[in-house]
Amino acid sequence: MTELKGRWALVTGATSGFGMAVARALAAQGCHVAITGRRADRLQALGREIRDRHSVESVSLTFDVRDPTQVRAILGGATELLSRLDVLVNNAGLALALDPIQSGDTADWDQMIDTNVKGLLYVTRTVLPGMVERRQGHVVNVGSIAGHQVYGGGAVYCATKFAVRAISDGLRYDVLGTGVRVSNVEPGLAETEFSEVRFKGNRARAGSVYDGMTPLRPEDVAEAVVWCLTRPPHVNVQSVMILPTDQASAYAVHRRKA
Ligand code: NDP
Ligand code: 8X3
Repeated sequence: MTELKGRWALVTGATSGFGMAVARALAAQGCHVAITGRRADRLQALGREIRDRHSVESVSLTFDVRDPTQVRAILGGATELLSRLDVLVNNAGLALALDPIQSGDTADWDQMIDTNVKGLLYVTRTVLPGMVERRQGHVVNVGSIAGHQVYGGGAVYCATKFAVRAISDGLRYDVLGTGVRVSNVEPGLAETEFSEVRFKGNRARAGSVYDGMTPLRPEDVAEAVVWCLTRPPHVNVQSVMILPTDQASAYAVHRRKA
């Protein structure tokens, strides 16, 4: 078993959903957490809660993962933190719209690719050298069932999650022999702010995604992340796909009639 107590973890996208649940779950294990996102007020509130409830340290870093200058200055500038990090959870991400390519909005595509793929890479590039140097660390990337199965209107989002899977697989080759572990946690339908973001604030449409079925809770995904992180050092969980019982694939969801 790998102990998380007293270690330091960085969780991107901790202002909501999975990232917030992962930060709380890590803190509950006695792990110190650095939490990131663009919404500073939420980071501050979560940091306070974590410190008060779990007596661990917490650092908030507010930056946009899409902006390499911000990542370099704010995360790269946190040298003391970088020298201690044992865990990186690359979770920040989003889907925008469900449009076919022929009518898709290129700004949506840019934002998904820049956040889910390039942002993940920028953060990893900043954190990983220290882990490799210390010959210890664990990178958990949040992929998706959308990294295995493509659905209509989701081509670009799914492409970003296929990319996350490819990056996790490639990274495992790159760090082979260094002791650094890489896991891809791949959830199915989960109720967070994800659908509200995807449908740009349309709560009714967002809610209908989960009509008649029981989605995953953020805590279910956080437990999977903690499980990967706490395996013994010689065990690398390459991937965990975690779906609701009401979901068999990206295409098959059981919905109870109202
Ligand atoms: P939420 O919308 O609840 O959370 C997304 C998080 O990402 C927020 O904390 C947000 O912070 C952060 N984020 C988004 N864009 C940026 C950015 N440019 N810079 C920094 N942070 C950013 O969604 P989830 O918790 O559901 O999503 C987390 C991850 O899980 C994503 O990668 C998503 O693709 C993936 N996923 C989600 C599933 C689901 O059904 N919910 C299923 C499978 C995977 P802020 O806005 O403050 O910047
Ligand atoms: C999010 C799950 O099915 O909406 O990655 O693509 S899905």
